[in-house]
Amino acid sequence: MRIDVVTLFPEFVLQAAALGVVGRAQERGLLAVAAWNPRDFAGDAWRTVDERPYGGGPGMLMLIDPLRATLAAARAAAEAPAHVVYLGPQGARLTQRRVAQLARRPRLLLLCGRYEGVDERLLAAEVDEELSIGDYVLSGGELAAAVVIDAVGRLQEGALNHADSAAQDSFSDGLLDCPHYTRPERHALGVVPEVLLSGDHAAIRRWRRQQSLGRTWLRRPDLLAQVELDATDRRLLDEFRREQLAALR
Ligand code: 9D3
Repeated sequence: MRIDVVTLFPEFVLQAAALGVVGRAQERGLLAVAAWNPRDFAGDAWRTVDERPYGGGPGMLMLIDPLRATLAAARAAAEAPAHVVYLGPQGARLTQRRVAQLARRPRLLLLCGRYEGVDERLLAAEVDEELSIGDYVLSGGELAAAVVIDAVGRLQEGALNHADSAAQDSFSDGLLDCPHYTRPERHALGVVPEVLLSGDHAAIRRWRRQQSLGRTWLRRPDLLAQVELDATDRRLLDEFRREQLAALR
């Protein structure tokens, strides 16, 4: 997959994409990331990319023409048509489901806003969808673009090593992960749950599933409401609830 990013901070986006699993995906040729700076496509000697909004109000808006020229250059850098995503606070919330859909496309073009945003006409003409990463205020789209690149990049076939892909399975079922422990068995901060030392793989699997269900119930009831539990899961969760209540007495 190829991802082009239109941003006033190309170094930031490229650095974020160079780390860890996603950096490795680039080294393996599974992902290519390129950044394009609208300042390089501004029409004047001052490299102006922003202007005051019509109708008044605070802040500045990104100009149509530098962005349009930048998008045209980015589109022309490869053959495949690009799916254009504007990262903006008015967008639909990014979810793992949306990430998985984006990850199947051969090409994405991410547009990052700065200042108060982008002239609406540019968005209407050039953008396929707008995405937000959550209900909080950022200073621009770059962190959101880095989030999209990371989440989409790690889903590219061959990006994850064996160890990572198992972890991925347990998240994609819509539940929170179970707790994890490593050496030492006994520590001043506590001991490792006995079942994990038992070597009984069926019991371990059952305990982990129960912890996932229980934690999701405690911490993210909104997620639990969206998954269908079979009879085994319901029994595990009921037992977790009873133990939880018993511990409170
Ligand atoms: C006057 C109101 N403006 C400032 C508080 C609205 C506003 C403009 C521009 C709020 C944020 C931004 C910049 N944000 C993004 O570009 C952005 C974003 C975000 O702020 N939150 C979550 N996801 C995203 S994706 C892009």
